[in-house]
Amino acid sequence: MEGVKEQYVNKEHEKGRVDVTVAEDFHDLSLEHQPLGTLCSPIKDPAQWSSYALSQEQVDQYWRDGYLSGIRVLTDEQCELILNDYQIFLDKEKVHPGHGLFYEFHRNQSGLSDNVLLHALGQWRITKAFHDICFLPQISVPSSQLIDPDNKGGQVPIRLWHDQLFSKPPKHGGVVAWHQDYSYWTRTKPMKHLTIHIALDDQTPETGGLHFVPESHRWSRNGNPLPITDATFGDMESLKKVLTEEEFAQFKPVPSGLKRGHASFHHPLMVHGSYANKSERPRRACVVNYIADGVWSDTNEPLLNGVPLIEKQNSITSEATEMGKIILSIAINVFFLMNTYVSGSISFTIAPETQYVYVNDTVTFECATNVTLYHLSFVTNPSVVGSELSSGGMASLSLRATSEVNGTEVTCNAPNGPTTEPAYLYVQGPPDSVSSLTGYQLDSCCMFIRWYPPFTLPGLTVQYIISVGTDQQYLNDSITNYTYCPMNPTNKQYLFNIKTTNKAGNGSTSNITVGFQSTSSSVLY
Ligand SMILES: O=C(O)CCC(=O)C(=O)O
Repeated sequence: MEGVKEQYVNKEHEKGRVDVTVAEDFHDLSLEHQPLGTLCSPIKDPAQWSSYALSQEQVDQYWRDGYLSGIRVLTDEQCELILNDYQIFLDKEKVHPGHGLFYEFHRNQSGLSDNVLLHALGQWRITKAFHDICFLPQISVPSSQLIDPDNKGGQVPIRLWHDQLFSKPPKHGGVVAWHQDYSYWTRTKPMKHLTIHIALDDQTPETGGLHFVPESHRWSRNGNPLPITDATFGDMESLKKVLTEEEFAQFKPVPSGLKRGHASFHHPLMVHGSYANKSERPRRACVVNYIADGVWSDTNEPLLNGVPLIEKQNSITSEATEMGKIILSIAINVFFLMNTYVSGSISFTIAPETQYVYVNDTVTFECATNVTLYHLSFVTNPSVVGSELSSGGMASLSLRATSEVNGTEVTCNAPNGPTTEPAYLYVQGPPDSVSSLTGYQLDSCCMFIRWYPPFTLPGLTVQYIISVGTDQQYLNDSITNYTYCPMNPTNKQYLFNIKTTNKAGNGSTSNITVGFQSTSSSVLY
């Protein structure tokens, strides 16, 4: 084929590593983080996404059985488009110019001629139809509801982990041995993964259709998956060797019953597999595997063949590559990027940015985003108890200000998604005393005192209560001096008390004595 420099060689011993050089002018579609319009166009209004959402009953069914089957995701025309591209990969005589972009390509995973299974990873980089499958709201929206055990039914941002092809030719199509997907993915943590298996031909037990073992998503070894018992996928029953008696007794596979254009969604610990295809028909399927945003690399090896290293403990994001930009990326954030494309940018704000309040005031922070699917929540640091309300891309947090929450940072989060800049809460207690209090006799009738106000938070006020003998005067904070003219002036020392006060309570009192003489000479203290 034009532009291809080497013929395809499948080195079985190298785990299906692909040795074809990619044609120089071939565009790697993993650089495109929005649908290309072949199967779907970017959604104009994020509110439309909810029309693809699963019902609560379907979400509950998934968590009860470990899978959900029979969801229509492609029309017949879309299946045809995809199968046109699929055919090129199945043709032994041809090599697609983008073939070298597959992360893995096993023309026959088992290596046995009577048990043929084509298995590949990475077709989303090569053809537009396969690329767009990863962005189909018919699969991405339900996935965002099912992927996170900490947010069942809530819609969390998801990223593409990788995609796969599973194709069984007629008559001698191979088995896929019972396995749990997460056994192959322990290099990524935590386990917030999801598999969507899309049938491109009707699947029956005779054609080697997918089967599930209901409720096996609860089978783990201290939170870890069961071990891989056969990497060639060829030894159908090998997993049974590692099952407990109880698991063995529960091992009752059921067919997924998938029709062409329909998908199943299964849990990363769901035991599944498929028998041989002895029928006269091909059985072709494609698979999308998502991770929840925030899943990180637990290895210092590249996560997939040929992609830049994401160092251990770094989140798997399209930007988390050595190259510093989105290049040969394995990760897309479907929700995030679709919305970016639609509306220019995601707006995500918290208000007010800073609040200055008195002790015991009730304070409310509000945050909002234009991505109405996000279920927002607040994080306070240090942690403060408050009451939160959240719905449709909006949330509010009300809390009672105490002196302990002074300087608290308040951020709003979309779970596993963006976080706002922090807002801050500052709390004013009763004021300090005034400073630099001075006073003197002004003339033969009056005395004068002045002071500097105590520190108080911006926008808050302090009042002064001034008492001289039995006279009392309230002054607001714009005034920092006071002239006192006694009704019956006598020659003596006058004691001025000045107490600070605000909404949080009374502060401390300062005092000064001013000597008074009814002659015009004055004394300054
Ligand atoms: O195609 C098959 O039978 C197996 C597919 C599979 O393992 C999966 O969808 O995760």
